[in-house]
Amino acid sequence: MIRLPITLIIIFAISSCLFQETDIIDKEKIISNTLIVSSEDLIRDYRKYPHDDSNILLSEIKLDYKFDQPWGIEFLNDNSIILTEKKGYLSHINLKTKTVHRVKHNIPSIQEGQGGLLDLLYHKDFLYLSFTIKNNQGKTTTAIGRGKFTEPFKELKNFQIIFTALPFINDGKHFGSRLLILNEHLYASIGERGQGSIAQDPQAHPGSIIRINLNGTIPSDNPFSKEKKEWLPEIFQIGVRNPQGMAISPDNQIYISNHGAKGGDFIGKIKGGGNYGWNEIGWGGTNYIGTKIGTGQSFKPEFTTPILTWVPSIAPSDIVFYLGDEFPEWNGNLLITSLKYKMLIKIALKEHKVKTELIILKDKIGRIRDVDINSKGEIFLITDEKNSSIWKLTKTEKLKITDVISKY
Ligand SMILES: [Ca+2]
Repeated sequence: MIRLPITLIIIFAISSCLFQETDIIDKEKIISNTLIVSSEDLIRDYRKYPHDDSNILLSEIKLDYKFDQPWGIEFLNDNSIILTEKKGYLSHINLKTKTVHRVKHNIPSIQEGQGGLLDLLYHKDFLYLSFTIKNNQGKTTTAIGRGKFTEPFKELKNFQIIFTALPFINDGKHFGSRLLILNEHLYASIGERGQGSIAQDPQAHPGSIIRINLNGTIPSDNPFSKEKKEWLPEIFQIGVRNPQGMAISPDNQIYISNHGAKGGDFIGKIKGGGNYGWNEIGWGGTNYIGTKIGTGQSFKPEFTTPILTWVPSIAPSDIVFYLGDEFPEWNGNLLITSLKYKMLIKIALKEHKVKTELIILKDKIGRIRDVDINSKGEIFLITDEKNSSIWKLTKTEKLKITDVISKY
């Protein structure tokens, strides 16, 4: 891709694809065989998206316990989920018996502002968690640790902190954080704690994506070992505000979702040594009081460009690339949860550019915090609510077939 100051030039072979959802081609100007896309055309308005939930069946999983602001879910297998609640509870859920059991642990998380016990990830017998900790001056930060379960998931033992974002900050905002493992490296998204320009400081973790080995040591090929000698060794990319979603694409690239300010929430790929530009640019957004962010430019060529941004903000939380047999036509599509507008959005990408956008769920279950998919391709959601539950999305037709069979 050749990038010019205001314009992205993309060589585009006009295909005969029929887009069944929102087609973005009408936003673009075709000049001979070269498609000129203004950077401003990366900015989307969710209110223009089609909304189609005719294909899906939403069902609540009736458990013997209601959750208080759950933050993350992780499948151990199709019958077994581990779930975090911000206030520090870790639970094991048996989907067969519909029972919830509290897991004993000694994770030193505290709930404060947007912080608490946050994301979790199970990998090779270890449970990795991100959470908020407080120091003896009362300042807080995002930390990551891991432990191992005793059988059968009654207790998390030998818990060790493997990363602490520095510095600790006296603010309750923007802790991030999602966890993801790719090629035996742990990636985590670290929020900028409401401190703005700290995201441009490669000597501070807030406002960055970090990459560490699974035991917390530093990979030898992180940016600091190459062209970014002044960066902290854990930092992989800088210039993000509050990234709360991470996902691996079918071709093994890592995508994040990121909260902008008033407008400017985005989805983008991460890039080692890259800088998304916060708070020198705002990806189409403004400060909450309406003043411009930085010079007021939405994008600048020296910064990594998202694949799309939303104005107004949708408050995106987790993202996941769909893979499964339940909705085979969605394979490879990106699912995005929205807290603010209580939506699940699906976007289809082609060569890492957005092709179609669709709302597949809205205003049914509350502020959607996390999404996960089981091995059958059924989609599971949790909401950032009190007395919350776990919801499942399956295909409507399947229910109809099952109903017919059960009558005979
Ligand atoms: Ca998830």
